[in-house]
Amino acid sequence: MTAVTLVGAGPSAPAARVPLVGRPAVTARGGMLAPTRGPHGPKSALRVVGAGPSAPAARVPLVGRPAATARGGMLAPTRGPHGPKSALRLAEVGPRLVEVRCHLLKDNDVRARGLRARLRGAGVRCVSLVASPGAGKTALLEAVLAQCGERRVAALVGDLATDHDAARLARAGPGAFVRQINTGTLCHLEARMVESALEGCDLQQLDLLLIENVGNLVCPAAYDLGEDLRLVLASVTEGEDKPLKYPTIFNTADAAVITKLDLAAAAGCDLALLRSNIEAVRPGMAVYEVSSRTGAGMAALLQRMAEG
Ligand SMILES: Nc1nc2c(ncn2[C@@H]2O[C@H](COP(=O)(O)OP(=O)(O)OP(=O)(O)O)[C@@H](O)[C@H]2O)c(=O)[nH]1
Ligand SMILES: [Mg+2]
Repeated sequence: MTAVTLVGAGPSAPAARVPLVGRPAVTARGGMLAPTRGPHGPKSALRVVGAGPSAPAARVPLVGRPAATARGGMLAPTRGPHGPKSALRLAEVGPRLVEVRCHLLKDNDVRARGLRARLRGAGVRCVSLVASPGAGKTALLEAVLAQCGERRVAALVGDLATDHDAARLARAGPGAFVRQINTGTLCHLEARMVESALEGCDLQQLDLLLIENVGNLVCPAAYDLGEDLRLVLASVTEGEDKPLKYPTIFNTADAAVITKLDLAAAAGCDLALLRSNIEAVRPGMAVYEVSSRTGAGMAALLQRMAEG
């Protein structure tokens, strides 16, 4: 059994060991959310301290109710990712620990729901990208911005540090409203960050909002950003098994995009296998194959981004 130590409840807080227990839950998009156990940022409230036969016996079961998401689905009690403000008070260990976690997710869902309504009310279509670091998210958005023509576009991009990606996007779309979101230690974007980044942006003047999430195949899955369409990218250089290893991120997306198509042969990528692995974890999900470098496949993807 895996044991975890709760930390971060204050300098003098004692450690408490709890077993990880949880059930997968069905998401609004029809996929399954598995109980996750990380990764955790530097200030994560949960830290694995032992596993296997010699691990200390667990005393407090970590069980709780699934929470409803903004999209109407259910989220299992997850244990990661945790942000800088996710310290859980030890006084609340036990069932109440899960209550706190549910509350955090609910707050994001409420915000995301409001954001989605605001964007739709203003006629703004919102598309977000999730993928591993270096999968080609920014390159794809650069290609989209370059082809947006008369469309009025905003682009928000999340990274732990630097404004490199925002600089690239601003160059690709000189007229676009572009903002970098630096998350510090946080491995995903949240709806409140999108709200803040949009301050000063007149939504009535926008047609399309693009959001690049932090490069991560785990954490962004749990956070609704108010988008209409979530694309999960898998590059040909990452290995065909990524959908099998990280099913949740595929289950919480609306469509998949295989990127860096021009490198497929050089990388020895078996495209049919990658496609079938996506199909295995998310039957019926649309899969687009693109190269931001050559422009191959971009027309079909742009059409999907425009339509939903
Ligand atoms: N050949 C080729 N290279 C690509 C393509 N798309 C992205 N790249 C390269 O892959 C590297 C990573 O691309 P990015 O767009 O920065 O990836 P990212 O997902 O935004 O990375 P992070 O924001 O750091 O998570 C860069 O060197 C890109 O030039 C593509 O379609 N073909
Ligand atoms: Mg990027």
